[in-house]
Amino acid sequence: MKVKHFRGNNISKVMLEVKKELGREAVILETRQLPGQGGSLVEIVAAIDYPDDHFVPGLGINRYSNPLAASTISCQTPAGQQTGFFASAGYRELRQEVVLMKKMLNRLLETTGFPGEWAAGGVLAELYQQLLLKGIHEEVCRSLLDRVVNQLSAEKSASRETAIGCLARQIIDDVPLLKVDQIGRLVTLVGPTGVGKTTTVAKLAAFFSQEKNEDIGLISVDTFRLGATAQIREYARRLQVPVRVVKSHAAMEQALEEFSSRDRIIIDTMGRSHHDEKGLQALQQILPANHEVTSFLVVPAGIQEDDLLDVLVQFRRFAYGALLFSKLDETTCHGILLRGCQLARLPLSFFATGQLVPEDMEEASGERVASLLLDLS
Ligand SMILES: Nc1nc2c(ncn2[C@@H]2O[C@H](COP(=O)(O)OP(=O)(O)OP(=O)(O)O)[C@@H](O)[C@H]2O)c(=O)[nH]1
Ligand SMILES: [Mg+2]
Repeated sequence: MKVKHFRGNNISKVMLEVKKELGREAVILETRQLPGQGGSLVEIVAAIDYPDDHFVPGLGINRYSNPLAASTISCQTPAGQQTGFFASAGYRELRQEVVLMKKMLNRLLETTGFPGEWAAGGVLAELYQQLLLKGIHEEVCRSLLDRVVNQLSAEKSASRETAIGCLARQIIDDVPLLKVDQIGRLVTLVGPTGVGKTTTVAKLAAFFSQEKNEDIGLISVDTFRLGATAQIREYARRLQVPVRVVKSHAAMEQALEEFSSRDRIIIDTMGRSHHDEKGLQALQQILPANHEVTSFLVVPAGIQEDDLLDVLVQFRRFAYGALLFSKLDETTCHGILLRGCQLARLPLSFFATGQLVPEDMEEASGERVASLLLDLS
């Protein structure tokens, strides 16, 4: 790793110098104001983590700018010699970046005042890093590990298994759940576009009819997207459950009346961007009023925290009572599962884990969240 100190009176100019000399890949390790000279002297400590022979000043790592270009498929020869992608410069660069990130995280740990054991790179520090990399908010990581420290004696916490077991219990305790018997007779799925609402409606219909032996009725207010009606009708045909497509509040009330003898009615809604105020209002006007509805807010597990916050606010009008995370299979950062219920102050209901109907859905559980976050299998 090449580390360099840059100084100047103006932070923008110093940054330009950093970029000029170390390239765009430079990582800023530290920025500080130096005393003297009227207090305006700034120092930036920047680093770049490539061997000198790969480094072209001003261009960063441009010699190997496409990590995959040098290879086709990864493989290892019988003698254990690495070939393909694993032997390529791109792979070495990726590894170096990971090493650099670990170093920076350790540095962060040292400066954020953790107990000595954490900073010393023990098992708790490792778990802390793992949780951070899974996308868990820093404060949540700290709070979880503080509880682990409190529960374990210093001697016990040295054992990786004990610490992981204890951490898993803290995660499980922190995951609120909506049990199946708490779900009302009327179920509505709302959420942004393309998050998997219709697919999950079909999975839920299969779950309640096949596993709970219930008579199901489906209602779709998804008349907006081309082909949407065909999609729900096809699922209904395959699952052999009746479906009504409605365009108005009156039609919704009529469909509810028609399904009055059904054990459960599941309502699919048209996807609306959380920025589409008019669309959200239109949907709200069609949905049942004066009925007891359990509304699930469907969000993909890969959603960023800021976007989730927006969605939570904009969909609040639908009085959702639980979160339903979809597309768990499309991300490896599952921190949002834990963070989501904390931000929403609501329980988790189901997880959708793939495109297959009905099999790719499961009831949410704290154990599953812990297992995803701690890579337990
Ligand atoms: N990988 C993965 N794909 C999913 C999952 N759930 C749904 N999908 C896919 O996501 C795409 C959109 O699914 P839909 O069910 O149509 O989503 P929607 O929310 O109803 O979409 P709109 O009605 O247009 O808002 C489809 O290709 C689904 O097969 C899941 O859990 N994992
Ligand atoms: Mg849909």
